[in-house]
Amino acid sequence: MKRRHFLKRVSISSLGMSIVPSLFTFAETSETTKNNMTISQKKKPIAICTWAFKNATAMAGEALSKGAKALDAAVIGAEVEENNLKNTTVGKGGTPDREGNVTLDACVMDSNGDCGAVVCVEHITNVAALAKKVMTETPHVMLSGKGAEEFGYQQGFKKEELLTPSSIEAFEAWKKSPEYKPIINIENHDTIGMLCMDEDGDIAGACSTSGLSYKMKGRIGDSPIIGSGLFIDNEIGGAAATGLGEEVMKTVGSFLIVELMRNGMSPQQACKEAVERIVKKNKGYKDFQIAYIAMNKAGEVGSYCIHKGFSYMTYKDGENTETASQSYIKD
Ligand code: SD4
Repeated sequence: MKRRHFLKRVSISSLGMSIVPSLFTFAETSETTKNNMTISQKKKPIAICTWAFKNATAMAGEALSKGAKALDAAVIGAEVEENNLKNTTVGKGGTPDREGNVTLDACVMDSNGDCGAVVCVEHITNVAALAKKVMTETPHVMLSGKGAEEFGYQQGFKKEELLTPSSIEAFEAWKKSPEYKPIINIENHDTIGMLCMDEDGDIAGACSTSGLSYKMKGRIGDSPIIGSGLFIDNEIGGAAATGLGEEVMKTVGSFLIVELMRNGMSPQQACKEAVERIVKKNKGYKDFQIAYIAMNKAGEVGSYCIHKGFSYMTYKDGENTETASQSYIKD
């Protein structure tokens, strides 16, 4: 039942007459009347995502334009990259850990503050959708490893081989001189973080990754951690992260950005401040990449990263554009 109708019904059946007028005033604010016609005030949908994943924002934006809710659109966008075998850090085709197993992490957060996450999941490609199932079908927020995988099969997710011929080949090459280094702006930093605003002006998001390439077995980064890889507060806005997860987790980066926006910063200023805190905390050491994207309730977006080379996609007014992010290090 629509909230407006619910409020009308409640007011008539059980509430005192004295408060009825104010309830009507509140309930009708989402619609205006012009020439005796009711016109709903629909917002223009917006979808943004980390990196130049243009098909992700295009698909999410198209879904939003057809009336999809923000969370459903964010999951649709994440799925584009999870299914993209050329993306070696998300979903199927993602780079394995140093033992050769692909383990995926994801989370989602809805506009009502509900969230779900899965960590270290093998054999299931669409882990953002699985995280959404954790949110909607269980009393929990996070499931890990085998438990998450078994829950996925119960929910109808297919068991799949996530290694591909090219990821096996790359792994075999890596094993010849196995060394782990969080390298800047190469394919070990291609997590998808998506933020969507739907026609009702509600904001939700999703984040999905295979984590750092050739990570230690069992290592989890920021991406599935609510507040680190993703955070939404529908009164304020949302933020998402990509890059070296350990540094994002230590500063609870996405939550920080939303709080900075609550205190008056624009999305751009908030992303910049969050990056600068990481650089400061590391006493100026910045030989790794961190990048944030953010959106506020007014539909303004922003981004900031440590090193040049990060860009993000924005779908707005039917246009899908790539923007090079401003960076802490300018060259
Ligand atoms: C992680 N933040 O697991 C992720 C890695 C990443 O593109 O962003 N990859 O730390």
